[in-house]
Amino acid sequence: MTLTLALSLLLSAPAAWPQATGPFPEAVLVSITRDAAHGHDGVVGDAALLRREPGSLGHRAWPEDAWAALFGDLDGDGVPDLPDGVDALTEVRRPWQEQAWMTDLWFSMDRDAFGFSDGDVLRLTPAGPPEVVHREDELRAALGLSGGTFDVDALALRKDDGALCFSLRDGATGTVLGDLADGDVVAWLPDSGEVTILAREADFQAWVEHALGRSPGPIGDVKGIAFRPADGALCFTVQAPSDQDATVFTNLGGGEVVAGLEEAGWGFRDAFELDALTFAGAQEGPTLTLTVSDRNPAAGEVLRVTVRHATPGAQLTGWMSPRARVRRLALGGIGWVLPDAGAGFRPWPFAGDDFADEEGEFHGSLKVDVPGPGATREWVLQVVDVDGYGLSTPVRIHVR
Ligand SMILES: [Ca+2]
Ligand SMILES: [Ca+2]
Ligand SMILES: [Ca+2]
Ligand SMILES: [Ca+2]
Repeated sequence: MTLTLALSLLLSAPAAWPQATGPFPEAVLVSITRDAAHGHDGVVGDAALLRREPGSLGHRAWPEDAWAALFGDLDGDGVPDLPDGVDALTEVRRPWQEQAWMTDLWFSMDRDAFGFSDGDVLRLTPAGPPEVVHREDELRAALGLSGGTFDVDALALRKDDGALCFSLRDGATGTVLGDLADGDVVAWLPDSGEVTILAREADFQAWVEHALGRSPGPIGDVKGIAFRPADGALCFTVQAPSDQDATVFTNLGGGEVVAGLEEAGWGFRDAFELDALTFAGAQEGPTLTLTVSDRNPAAGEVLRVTVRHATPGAQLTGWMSPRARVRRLALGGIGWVLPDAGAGFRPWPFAGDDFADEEGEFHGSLKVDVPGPGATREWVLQVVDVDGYGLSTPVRIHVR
């Protein structure tokens, strides 16, 4: 199938593509605390997002390369950048949206980077680069704090009143709510400035003990919070014990494990721990991902290209464009990036076979062109699975 035909199918007949109208359960999106080897997704980084439908295996749905495709080069060193870790995440989609797109996610980073603070609440813009939704200083001021560290490590937007609920990586003393533990969660109404305690660390401790039917020792910290869209239940993850630090709990019924989201089932081979949690809506099947071996290749270099979660045996077609932006198209997945029509695009010839294997994977290579005089050195790459789930997550390369 030609690229033009694949594109016109995608853009003209979205109804022909898998829709999230079936009996698919609401999935969660999470991040992990440090890079870890996954059973079928390679090494997953601490900024990557994983998706999991309750009862299914988790998979990487938003690789670090996809972040970099939208961030662009923020520090001017020529290499497309990505968040310096993601430690908090909340979806802010409207009620009519079955799925959260990438621009509907607010997040916080592990560390200060690119002029942003680890306590800032950030989001991607449709054209890519991140922007601040709420500055760390606003959150500090709401709590009456001026100095000290202030790293937001859990976020959840409560949609009925617009309260931004958050937790800190380290406790804080002398706030307008008194001393805060790292496992306390505060609800902040940005319009009025009102802050209240949503739940204390002791509440989370009791919910975990009730859920497990035993006392597992101190939970340490609350690392992720989310309100389940279907019923508003508070869902959360905790730092300890280590055999439960990737389990999703809820406060329902005095404390329960969310069925199908136990720690076993994420699919990791290495030890890992969740540090960000939100809901992402429903879709059929996993998200097609594209990753490359180098985002800053030399002209003439051969890039290794990996596509995962394609339809087994599907034909794959790639495109590259100097510019791209996030489009709200109901094509499944958590964010579609499409080439900017004004910037033009061209087919991206795979070297060798261009069919996914029976696992839905493709491992190929791409020779990076030497740019001509005045030619762009920035390219956004994407792959179309013409038999299945549409478009892959994007990659941006900057040719040296
Ligand atoms: Ca993380
Ligand atoms: Ca850079
Ligand atoms: Ca943070
Ligand atoms: Ca915390």
